[in-house]
Amino acid sequence: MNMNRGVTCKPQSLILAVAISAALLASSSLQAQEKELDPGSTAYSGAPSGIDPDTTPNMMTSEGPAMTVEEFDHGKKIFFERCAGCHGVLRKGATGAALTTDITRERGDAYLHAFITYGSPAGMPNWGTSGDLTEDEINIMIRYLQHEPPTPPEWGMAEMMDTWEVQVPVEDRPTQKLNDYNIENIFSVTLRDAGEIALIDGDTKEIINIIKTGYAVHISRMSASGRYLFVIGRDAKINLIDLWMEVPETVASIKMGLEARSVETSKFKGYEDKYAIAGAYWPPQFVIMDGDTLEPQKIVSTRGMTVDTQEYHPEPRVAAIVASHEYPEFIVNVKETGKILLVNYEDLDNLSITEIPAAKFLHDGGWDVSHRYFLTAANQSDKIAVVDSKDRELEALIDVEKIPHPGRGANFVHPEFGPVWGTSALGNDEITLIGTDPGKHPDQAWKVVSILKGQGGGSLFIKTHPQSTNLWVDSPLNPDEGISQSIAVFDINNLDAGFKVLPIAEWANLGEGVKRVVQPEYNMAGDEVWFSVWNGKEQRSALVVVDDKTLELKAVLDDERLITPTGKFNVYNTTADVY
Ligand code: DHE
Repeated sequence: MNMNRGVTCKPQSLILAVAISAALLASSSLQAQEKELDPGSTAYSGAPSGIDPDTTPNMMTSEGPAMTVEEFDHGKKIFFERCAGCHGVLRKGATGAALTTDITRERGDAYLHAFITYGSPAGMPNWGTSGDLTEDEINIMIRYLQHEPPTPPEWGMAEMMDTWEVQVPVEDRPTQKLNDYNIENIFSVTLRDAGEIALIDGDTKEIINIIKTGYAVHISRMSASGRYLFVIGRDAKINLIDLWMEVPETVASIKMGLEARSVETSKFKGYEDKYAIAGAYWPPQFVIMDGDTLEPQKIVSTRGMTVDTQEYHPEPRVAAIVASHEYPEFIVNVKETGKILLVNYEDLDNLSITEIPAAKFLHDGGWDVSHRYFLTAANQSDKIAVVDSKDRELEALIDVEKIPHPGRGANFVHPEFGPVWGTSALGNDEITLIGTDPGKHPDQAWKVVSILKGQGGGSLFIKTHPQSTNLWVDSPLNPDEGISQSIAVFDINNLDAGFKVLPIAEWANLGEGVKRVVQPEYNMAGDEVWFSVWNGKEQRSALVVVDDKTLELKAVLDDERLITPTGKFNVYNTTADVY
């Protein structure tokens, strides 16, 4: 093997011109698979993977161009940090195009060089011209991508048991609440880049505790009783926190995979606090655990056939999970195969799973107001799937505009169309309202009844509350600072009047930084809305609390420990699925 082979794609004008036009203009298969995204949404999809590249074996025995072990290791590190989020760990394609060796070898060195250097209008960042990757690194990536992708290790029961810890055994835990906090109004706040959550007393706005969690911590969910808080990091570490302790702390933890995004708990009558479930991106699997200790009980792989062409997908990641209120079931979104699983936890030994075909790229979603219908975005398919959790079937598959992103969505009674559920979008400024009341409004049910125009694309979350007549829409990934640093609020009783804009980041008065305003979350009473002003790790961030009636600033929480706050989860609203 010639260990010195470099790639002959130094910026020679002719090759470059051909390569650029090949990369940017031709309707190649790479481009065909990518949708147009703004730069913000590319950054959002491409968060660094929680997988440690050192755990993956090198695949240098394959037919790719020569590389040294050091170069391959370097390429692997870059891939997991910068590319895996969009292209998938196995490079089978997700938000980004597939980069399997049949494609990359056929495209060849010059093409890959241009693609990596200049990016594409379809959303591939310009890693070279932005200065993020050096010419040498691009050279390494071109060769790395022509080798088989290294597969990270599996993570089964043995690995889970090795990482499982019960810091406070059940018998040593409080038998009643030992603190004076109004725990229903506590907020669990994701401190993303610190790998921590802040527990904040919603009444006094004081920090109760800062707790170490997993890497690039992602979301929090509550047990049905409102006692236990579950937090999951991107490295698939789960912390179970007992809110009854004098100072709430972690009482159990486990690493259920190498990379994950979702956790949920059993909420069906008779099973309150009994089980937890977490879904992994890698390995593609979910695990059901005991609700009070996190002891793993059942691991289920999600590898299988896609919903459309019925082809095998080796890496179907687990996205949103909700707990059914109609049956002892978890509802599990499997992203790349486009299937929604109803996982019945009545008998874990004889596990029964109902598979509902929906659409590829299932991501986030939430309940309608009755808690019978689960509405969820198949984001890159531009669809909202509706699952009837009572009849246990797909109720509807609704076409919407570019890249819906509801979070859990927002439920309210529309003055004209009755109960609706809404989503905003990454790819455009539309807020899509869907009728959710087949009983009294059958003509509107599961149809797009109205589209509101918001501030712009790059929206991630939308929120209201049963006690409120406001609808809040964020737009943290919009390229315009004026839009990403403010929030739009609609009066539900006068939607035609359009929205008002509140300058949330300006109110926080933080100095320099991107200061993205993200994820509205209500307090328990529904009379305050909390926003994160999400700044860089080294910069000051804050939480801003707005009075829901007057739309005036109520408080700025800018304690220096609040590093990169993003998601906020009010205990009551999360427990009771109020949104
Ligand atoms: Fe999230 C929910 C996945 C990036 C903040 N995010 C979710 C859910 C999934 C998901 C599957 C639904 C969980 C559920 O309901 O069970 N998120 C992903 C990604 O794959 C993605 C695009 C890229 C990545 O590599 O992680 C991603 N997410 C982000 C962010 O960059 C955000 C804005 C900031 C952060 O903290 O990382 C972010 N995601 C959130 C939040 C929720 C969420 C706050 C929960 C919203 C809610 O109201 O329930």
